[in-house]
Amino acid sequence: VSRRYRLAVLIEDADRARVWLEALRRAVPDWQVDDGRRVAAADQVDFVVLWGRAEGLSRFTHLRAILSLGAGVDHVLRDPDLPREVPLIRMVDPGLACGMVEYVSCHVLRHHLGAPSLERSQREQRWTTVTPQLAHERTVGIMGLGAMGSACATRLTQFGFQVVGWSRTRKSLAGVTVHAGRHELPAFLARSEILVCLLPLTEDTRDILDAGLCARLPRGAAIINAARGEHLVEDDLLAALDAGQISGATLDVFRVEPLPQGHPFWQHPCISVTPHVASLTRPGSGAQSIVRSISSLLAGESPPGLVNQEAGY
Ligand code: NDP
Ligand code: OXD
Repeated sequence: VSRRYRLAVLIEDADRARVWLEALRRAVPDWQVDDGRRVAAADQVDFVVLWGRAEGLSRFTHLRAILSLGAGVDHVLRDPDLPREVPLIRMVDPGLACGMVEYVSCHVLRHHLGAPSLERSQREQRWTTVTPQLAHERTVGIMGLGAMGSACATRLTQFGFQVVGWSRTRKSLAGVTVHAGRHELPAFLARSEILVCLLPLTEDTRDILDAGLCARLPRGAAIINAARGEHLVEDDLLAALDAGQISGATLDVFRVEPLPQGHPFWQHPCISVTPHVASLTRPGSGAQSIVRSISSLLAGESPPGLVNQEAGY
């Protein structure tokens, strides 16, 4: 990368913006890296790095690419200011995948070992012993076999779980039984004793975790949603928990974030809430990933994470 490119960081939160400005300036010391909220000559900026809403994006009239700090770009694609002709690149970063693998492994193991129920017993001072199944007797289903889902599926096979996966187009993943497309969803769900949602939010996947899906899971299944809140029909989950069809859920993402005070999920004995922390983009490795994407784009290649705006992810 030779010429002195101009890059602007467009992040509303001032502290977060500062952290990313520093990380990117360290990653590309020869470039001009500015705060996009108050940059002069916005029409000369080559790349915008953004997080959250793309407010003010229309001022950048000569962009070569827009890079999102998040893996999910549903909110970016909803923005009326997004110039559709400019390539949009989402975050694909080894650090992000690593964090998700740790989160998913932790919560799959929690459900597998009955940890939520043991913790309830402790609070009630009840000494209840049950012999948990072993991993090879348990099937985990992963919805979405992209950067996040495939890394999680592979790691779960290493614990000895039987792993089934579901994606839009057929994938091939060592040790994982793969399913593809809507017509194979019922077969995938029928085996998923612990279901992990790692899908992008699109028109095809919105509200996918609903009553019909819960009914197709083995009775007593657990659900982990680390993707987007709008994948889950909240009342359907509460009803499935009441009916015992679903035994527990771990939710990291919500239709409204932060999860509002008084929301039934906060106090539900069978729901664990985490505050959208399943995996966070770390500035160090994230800035390197951005530079790699830009270099690959400038070399005329298709960078990992190039968003198919038609498909919505
Ligand atoms: P990718 O785009 O790499 O993978 C998406 C996967 O979902 C692909 O396998 C894709 O299929 C599959 N998929 C998409 N649409 C459908 C559909 N209609 N039916 C079946 N499968 C479908 O995304 P990532 O793995 O990087 O991230 C996934 C999501 O995780 C993000 O969009 C984001 O919402 C969420 N996320 C949440 C975080 C958190 O902290 N909670 C952190 C990071 C990500 P195919 O392979 O055929 O294209
Ligand atoms: C993401 C997220 O999309 O943090 O990266 O949810």
